[in-house]
Amino acid sequence: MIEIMGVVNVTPDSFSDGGEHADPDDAVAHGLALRDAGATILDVGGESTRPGAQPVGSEEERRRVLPVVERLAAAGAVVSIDTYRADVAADAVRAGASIVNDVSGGLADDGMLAAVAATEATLVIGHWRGPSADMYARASYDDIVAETTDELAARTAAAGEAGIPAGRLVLDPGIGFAKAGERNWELLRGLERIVRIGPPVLVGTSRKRFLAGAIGDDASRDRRDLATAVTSVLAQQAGAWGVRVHDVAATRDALAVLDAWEGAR
Ligand code: PMM
Repeated sequence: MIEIMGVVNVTPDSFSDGGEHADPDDAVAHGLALRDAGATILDVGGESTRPGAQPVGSEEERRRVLPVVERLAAAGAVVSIDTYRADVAADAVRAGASIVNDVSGGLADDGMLAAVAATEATLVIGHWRGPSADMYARASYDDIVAETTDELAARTAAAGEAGIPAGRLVLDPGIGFAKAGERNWELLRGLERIVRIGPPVLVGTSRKRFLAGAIGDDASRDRRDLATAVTSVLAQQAGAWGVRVHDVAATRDALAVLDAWEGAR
């Protein structure tokens, strides 16, 4: 089974679970519950990347995430820090995170690649074209699979030049980031091309708006979680290394079904 990265948002405004875990005790308890449910990585984030979201300052982001990272790491969890800020990433690694998950792939903060290179942490490079506030203005592609693949390959090279060995990189197509509706399906359909770049590939479809295009605009969160679990199965079949999800139990069950299907002789 592939890696299941469980989302631990410590934010009052994230689009899908905003406010539920803004208190550090709640966030830690939620993270441990996700681990019990089968998450192999816990992804702690302190700033919403929802379209149109306002950035928080680095101090506030640190205040939100560092205690949660520290306690989850102390509990033995593999922790990733979801941030595009180099200083937050460096502090989170010191607090016990072993993965830096940067949805901007180092583009939002030009200190990020060097900051990660100076640690032993793995860097998740997300495909990104600009801040949430105006990312849809950049969502124009002739060939979304080719352009995303080329841009991720360029960031992979930049990370290598900054001193991060290939073995410490993970690529992510950045579903929903500067990609409108239906085009996300096209990109997922071409996932194998991104897998062929080389580094392991992480996919984050969880609860995202484009899912509603397939199952209905009024789809409840539970229905989006079911749709997410299906995309987890398809991502594993396309060669993904991991999936980033809110509802860990649903994805774990879906992946277990796939394992049983594939394991039967
Ligand atoms: N999506 C969100 C946040 N962080 N990180 C990675 N690597 N990939 C993603 O697709 C991704 C991410 C969207 O926000 P959420 O935390 O509310 O799901």
